[in-house]
Amino acid sequence: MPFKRFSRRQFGRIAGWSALATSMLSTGPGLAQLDEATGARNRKTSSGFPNDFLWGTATSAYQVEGAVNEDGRGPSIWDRFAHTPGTIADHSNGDTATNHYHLYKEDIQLMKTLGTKAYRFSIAWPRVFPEGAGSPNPKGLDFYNRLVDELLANDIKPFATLYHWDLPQALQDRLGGWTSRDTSKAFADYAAHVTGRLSDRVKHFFTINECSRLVHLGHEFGADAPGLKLSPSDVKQVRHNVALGHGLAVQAIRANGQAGIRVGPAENAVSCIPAIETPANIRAAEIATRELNAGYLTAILEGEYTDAYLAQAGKDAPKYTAEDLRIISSPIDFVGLNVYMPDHYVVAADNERGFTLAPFPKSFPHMKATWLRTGPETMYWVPRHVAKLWNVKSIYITENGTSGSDQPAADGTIYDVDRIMYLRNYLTQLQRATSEGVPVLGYFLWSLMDNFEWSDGYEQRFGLHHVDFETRRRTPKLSAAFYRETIARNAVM
Ligand code: PNW
Repeated sequence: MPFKRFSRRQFGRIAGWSALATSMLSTGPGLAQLDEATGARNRKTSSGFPNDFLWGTATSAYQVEGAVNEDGRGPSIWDRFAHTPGTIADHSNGDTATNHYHLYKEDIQLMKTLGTKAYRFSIAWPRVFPEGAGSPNPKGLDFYNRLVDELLANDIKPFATLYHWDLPQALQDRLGGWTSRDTSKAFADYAAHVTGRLSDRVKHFFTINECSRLVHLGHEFGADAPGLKLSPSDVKQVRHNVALGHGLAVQAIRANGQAGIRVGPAENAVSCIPAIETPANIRAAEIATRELNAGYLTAILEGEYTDAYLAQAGKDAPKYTAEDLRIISSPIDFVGLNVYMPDHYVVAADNERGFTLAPFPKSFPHMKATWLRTGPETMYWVPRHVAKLWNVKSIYITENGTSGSDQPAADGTIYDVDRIMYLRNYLTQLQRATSEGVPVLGYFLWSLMDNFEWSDGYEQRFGLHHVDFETRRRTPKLSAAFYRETIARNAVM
């Protein structure tokens, strides 16, 4: 949309508040003015993070563990997918990955050196139920028991994700995976089994990692396991079944976990950023957040699909009952948010939806992965919208990070100053959020170490620690020192 088509008055209307827009363009807003504009409670941006802020790192089972044929583990849809020719950029797979399954003690020492007090890992469903359901593998939780005990011995809190995309292949073959609500029920049974055995020591559980990516990349575009390209109605049914699986798991976790257990989703919400921070654009970005997450997060937090979601879906709307929605919206203790990039910059508009999504110019900057647009303010707006829209009182940033080319310099050090730049800017925005009272309790950096980056194989390295995939040797990058300093000062450097 060419800028010169707008008169100044029209621009003011689009920007939402012409007086503020004008003052921002000329002199920049004073703090008090912006306070009023954003409704901020408290704008201390220089004093660091709250005292009890929880710093951590994150990984997921298939991306780090390896040991795919050990101790009775069954195959997952990611084993099958990665071994299918043409699916993974570098023709690799997670058979050995970083060998975290055997090197976890060493990895926990890396966490300790960073000064992290929390670790988010995922449990491989096919280790626990090799057939997806039925008889549990007697050795299925041994590794996680060892891992959890070692974490606690090192004063690191375990945060377990129950599903990070490694569905037992048997459920895909037998039930059609997430196209069937029987998979949602099997997920709840698995969740019950795990919490019954781990919740004496693990107090925080995430149900499903990133419904949105598993639905779209796995079932619409075929770029992730199980590699399906389903019709629009089937895709919406899959999303509904995943949401139902989340809700059933929340109930199962509460019924089987010990007192004090906490549970929530870990979602990469569709991120909507006000293009210019005016009250009208901020409101428009909130409306967009609610609508563009209507199939999952909004349903979880409101117990309904929005009218606009159902109207837009039309005959492709998912089939569901009122009881399903009650289950999906079972009370949760926190919302986990994976925050990587801006999905949309939003401008208030006089249309039915109340907003326009600005198209991205070709020149918009990105990190090494071309999908990973650099937009630090995403880290401020996503938790803020979630807290404000749904009155959520506890939020964890369950993932944030970037890949880089990570070439060692002549002295052998990986000076990953692009990752440091990214983290510094995103964490500055997170500090802005917490200092204004947005209830973010902790942050899990993705990732502790380089790992199997799904269809990008080992070509996209997201780690604070470099992994040599021949020797499995871990070496801290410069960003590990940056993170250690940030944690030590509890403030962005
Ligand atoms: C997440 N996006 O994926 C996953 O949870 C991790 O397993 C993965 O390794 C990590 O982020 C890095 O990719 C995402 O396009 C992939 O917005 C893409 C997006 C978000 C998250």
